[in-house]
Amino acid sequence: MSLSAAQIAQYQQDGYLLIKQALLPAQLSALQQVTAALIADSRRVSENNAVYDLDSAHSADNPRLNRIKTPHTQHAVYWDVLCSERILSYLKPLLGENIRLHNSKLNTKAGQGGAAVQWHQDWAFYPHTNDDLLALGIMLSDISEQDGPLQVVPGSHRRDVLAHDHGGTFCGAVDPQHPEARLAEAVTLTGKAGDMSIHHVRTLHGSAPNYADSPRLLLLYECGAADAWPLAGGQSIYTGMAQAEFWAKMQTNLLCGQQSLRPRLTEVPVYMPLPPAPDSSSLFKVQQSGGAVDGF
Ligand SMILES: O=C(O)CCC(=O)C(=O)O
Repeated sequence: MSLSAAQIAQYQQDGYLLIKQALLPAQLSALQQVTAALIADSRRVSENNAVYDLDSAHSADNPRLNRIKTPHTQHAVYWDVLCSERILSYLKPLLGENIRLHNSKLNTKAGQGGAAVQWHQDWAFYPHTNDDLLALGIMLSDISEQDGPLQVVPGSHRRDVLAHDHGGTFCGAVDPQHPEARLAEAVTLTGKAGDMSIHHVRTLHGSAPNYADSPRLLLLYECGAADAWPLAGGQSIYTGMAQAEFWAKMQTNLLCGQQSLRPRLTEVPVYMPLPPAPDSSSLFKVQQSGGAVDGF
């Protein structure tokens, strides 16, 4: 499997792709099993921690999660799938031979009201020296209109980065009324478990609450060309690290090829995510505490 020339051209034009049955069946079922076990384990947890971002209605009887944090550090299967030939065959045509993971997350939007993700560009959270970065979104459950699927605005990755602030503070979301947001043009990415979306780091996207009964499981891997270096001051997994830790993490997160000590600088629009929202501990907290305007 790899991407066709038409898929590569569509990604460049529209800033997203939807690939049917992107995984091997064994990869999908391994991911689903481990994910079900992690969700079951959250019954023992009553406060956000290094693994879980809990929905406000979470309880031991009724586990409700916004997110499993950095799944690639919670179980080897998430890392192994990402580094598999199958997944690299989708990444390499878009990012080249040298690729680093920026971050991973498993957004397990709980059934019956699991939170919306307000409209944003990932680039606003973690600007880099060039914008050869993207997010893979692997569906671990069937995702219909009811489940709060990812929505993307085609072509938005080729326009400017929009302000993501509320009253001068970073809130991790755009003003949905901003004329350049063009939300009326949004496309909804529904699919079956095993389907995968890819969106460019500058593509404007978001998702409505989950109105279905079961959780909506979307496994996101944010990856970039190894010569895209994070800009200090962005909301980054590297923030606050000592240099040795920063370097070790960069090494650990290399998926294939070589590390680059010569960042590639291109003419990219950058808007630093500062001053920070009162709570920067996750995208959900940034949007809630920063006063993001509801676009759904
Ligand atoms: O889970 C979703 O629907 C979108 C997630 C997202 O955009 C993010 O976590 O940056």
